[in-house]
Amino acid sequence: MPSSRRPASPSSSYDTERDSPGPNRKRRRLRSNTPTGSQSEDDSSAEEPKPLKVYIVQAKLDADTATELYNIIEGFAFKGGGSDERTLQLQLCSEVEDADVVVTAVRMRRRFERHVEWKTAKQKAIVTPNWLRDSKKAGRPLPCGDYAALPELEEETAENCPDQECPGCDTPHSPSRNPRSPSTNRSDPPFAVRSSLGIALTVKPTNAAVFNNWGAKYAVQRASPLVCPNQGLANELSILCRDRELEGLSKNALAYERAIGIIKSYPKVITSDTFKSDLTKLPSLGAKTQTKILEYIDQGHVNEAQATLASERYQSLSLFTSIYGIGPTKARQFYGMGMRTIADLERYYDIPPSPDPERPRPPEVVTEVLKGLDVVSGFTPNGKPIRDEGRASELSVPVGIVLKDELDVRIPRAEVEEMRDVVLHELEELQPGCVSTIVGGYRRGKPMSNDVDIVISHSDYTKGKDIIPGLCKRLTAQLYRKGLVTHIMHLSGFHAHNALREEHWDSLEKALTVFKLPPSENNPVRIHRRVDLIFALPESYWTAVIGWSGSKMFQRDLRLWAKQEKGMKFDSVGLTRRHDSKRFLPKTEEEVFQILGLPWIDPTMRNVDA
Ligand code: DCP
Ligand code: MG
Repeated sequence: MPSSRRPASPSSSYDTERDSPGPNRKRRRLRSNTPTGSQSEDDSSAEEPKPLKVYIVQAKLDADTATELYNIIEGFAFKGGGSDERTLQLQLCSEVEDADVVVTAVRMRRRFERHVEWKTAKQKAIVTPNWLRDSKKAGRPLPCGDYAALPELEEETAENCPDQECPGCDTPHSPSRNPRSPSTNRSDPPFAVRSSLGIALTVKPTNAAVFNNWGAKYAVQRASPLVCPNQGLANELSILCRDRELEGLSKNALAYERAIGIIKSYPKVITSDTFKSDLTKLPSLGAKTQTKILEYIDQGHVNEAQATLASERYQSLSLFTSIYGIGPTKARQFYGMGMRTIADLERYYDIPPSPDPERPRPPEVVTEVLKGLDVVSGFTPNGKPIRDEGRASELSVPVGIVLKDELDVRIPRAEVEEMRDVVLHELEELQPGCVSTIVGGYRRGKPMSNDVDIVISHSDYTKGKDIIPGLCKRLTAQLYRKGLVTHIMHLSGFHAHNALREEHWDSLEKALTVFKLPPSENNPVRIHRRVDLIFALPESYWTAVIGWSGSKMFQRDLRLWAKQEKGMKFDSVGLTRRHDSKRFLPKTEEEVFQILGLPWIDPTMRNVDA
């Protein structure tokens, strides 16, 4: 999201300071964004029924249970309006921060923290699935304290449980603990973002009508939440999709990706009835996929997906491709050579194994091993990295192997923001007046990201044309000098092509890096993270933001829609009419949608991939 170029506290990504509840303000469940995206207008609606917002942690839930829980939520879905007087009204959240109640089958703190940040968990009621089942039976939300999923959070769960007797009324003991959540602030849209001047820019919610477009041909016409009511099915199909990708069967993979896209936007739980009435009519769902969906309806899993998951080949290929620098082709080669595990790769590349084979290397050992493997050995005074071109690509795989354990740890939103702040602080020193947006999964609302993607430009439309070129290299060199960037996988003008990202290879200047935050009092040991910095001229800023916000399938369908339906070419660099090469210069993200004749879809509804 466009964000302040000045370092800011994580909470400042949302413009909540003005009217965020103070410590004495009582907790109330304000009417917030409904699943259809309509928003709270005023406080006078306090007496009307309010939905209780529920987030489901998918981990450890088998497909049957996940479907059962989504079914309960669907059965008690908040419809909006004052006429609905049911006591139990639920709303599924795609972002944990928006939730009142988090339902999970995970009972151990360490495991839970892989999915929800502890800081966030302490602000919620964290309950077992039985809370949902029993509340359904009772027809009203039951006290959460009796269903606390984590012993460490029993007290918080009881205290953060939304008021059961009088939904929407103030509860004296619990001030809002979630000032960042847009839903606690009626003046905030789901996304409040900042310009370089610190002015809140808003991203409006997806139009309600778009939620009925699930049958539309292109993903860019539909609303696709991060977590959908048929997430279990989408996950099963994504195993098959991944398998086809790993095997180099890109056409088959694409067919699965399209099917997943449809499922992501379908708003009801898929049962035999809804399958027959709705899904069989969609031409894009092939016969094979339909059989798999029926299998899932029948037994809660897809046989082939489970068999694939258990197969040695799939496991090894998945493992190998999770290493930066190894794509499916190389992974298959390694498999063909008899390699199965990371230890096999370490032997092949002559990398010293972890001192304890049962555990990942500790950070200090990682640093030590990496010393011998660095891709970039330094920078010239002009900021040009010094490296041996011939050895660079060979070397990146061992670096990826050593970094794998750390890069596998997903990044919570607060840390994404912290990294953005550090990068922008350095950028400000180098070049004042830049604007930026954290894009990628973070912008689509993912609670945890695999990497950090930031699109950067300049606020001065005219001067920006001269300022932006070369800035990527200068910033990367500065970050490298200061030890913030530890490795550079790609730097524009230095590597012409990146085999891993062929499809998304635009001509924007970019640095794909490994980054390490400096230690702080609370976090004395930092681990390596992946950071992509993308620089766009001001005229390309909004197309770059859209292109890099993803998801991958949303982006792909955007290009397809532009080409097939509008005779245009869309990519991260810009928007051009094909027949006369007329270039459009959108000044906002919404304008890009307008030019393309598309309904506005906010980033949290662009989660077309599973
Ligand atoms: N992208 C794309 N096509 C690709 C790869 C990426 O269009 N083949 C775009 C869409 C992605 C964005 O770039 O959303 C960022 O790519 P990431 O690989 O960082 O993916 P995400 O940020 O979506 O998820 P995460 O980083 O959490 O895995
Ligand atoms: Mg990303």
